[in-house]
Amino acid sequence: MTKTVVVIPTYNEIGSIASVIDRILATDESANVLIVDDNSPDGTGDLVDQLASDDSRIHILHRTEKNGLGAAYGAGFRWALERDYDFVVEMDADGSHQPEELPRLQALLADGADMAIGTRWIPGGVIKNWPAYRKLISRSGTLYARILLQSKLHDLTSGYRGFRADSLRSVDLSSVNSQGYCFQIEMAWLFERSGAKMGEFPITFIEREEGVSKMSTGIVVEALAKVTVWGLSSIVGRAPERLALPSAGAEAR
Ligand SMILES: Nc1nc2c(ncn2[C@@H]2O[C@H](COP(=O)(O)OP(=O)(O)O)[C@@H](O)[C@H]2O)c(=O)[nH]1
Ligand SMILES: [Mg+2]
Repeated sequence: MTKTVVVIPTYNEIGSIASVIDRILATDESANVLIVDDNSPDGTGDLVDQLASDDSRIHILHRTEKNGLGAAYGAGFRWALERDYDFVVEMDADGSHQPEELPRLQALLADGADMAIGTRWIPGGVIKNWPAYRKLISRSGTLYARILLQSKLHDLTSGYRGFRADSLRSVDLSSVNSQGYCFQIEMAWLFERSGAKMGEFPITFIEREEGVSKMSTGIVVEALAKVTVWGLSSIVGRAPERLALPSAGAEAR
């Protein structure tokens, strides 16, 4: 039987994390959950410690300081790949991603996708409670990255996605150095340009009701700057190395 671990980075998510974990385990009772907490001042880590002591499917990595989404996922992926999971899934802690949609993601991975992305901007995708400016940043960010990186993907920054563990293992995580949400673009692009089999499925994204967004100007600037540099260097043929994926590396485009 395939085994999934859902990795969730947290910073001050005490109002939503317990219900997200509950909903994941209610959707797939054989799944495990790994929380990667950056020493949240609101006690998110302590709450998850309590939950983990009652349920062996719940795990937590405590980190000492807020270090960005990329670093948290890097640590979570390393933890996951040292263990016996088949699928490694990313999800936000704030309830924006619906745990009930997990089976769609798992089905794409089971069907051979190296990476599957929950996508807002395809038919069937829904966004609830996002102000117009957030939609604009997300849509124009993905459009800019699609053009510069010559990508066919429709939601490069989505944080609801998953990998086959053997494909994720082919990434040298120390070479992936984006700190903020640009990490999502970097991983998607690395897989796509390596000839990986990519899956997309429509999701319902619901803006958080608890806590506050960690989105910042610095995060947007990092993404814009990096996408521009990657795009231009790939045009002159100097983009970073591709992956040697078990399923797709041989016929990389
Ligand atoms: N560990 C950790 N998690 C983070 C950090 N920044 C954001 N997150 C988490 O990443 C997810 C997405 O962040 P969020 O603030 O909801 O971003 P938004 O949905 O774009 O507004 C949430 O689960 C956050 O708690 C960070 O620096 N460290
Ligand atoms: Mg959010």
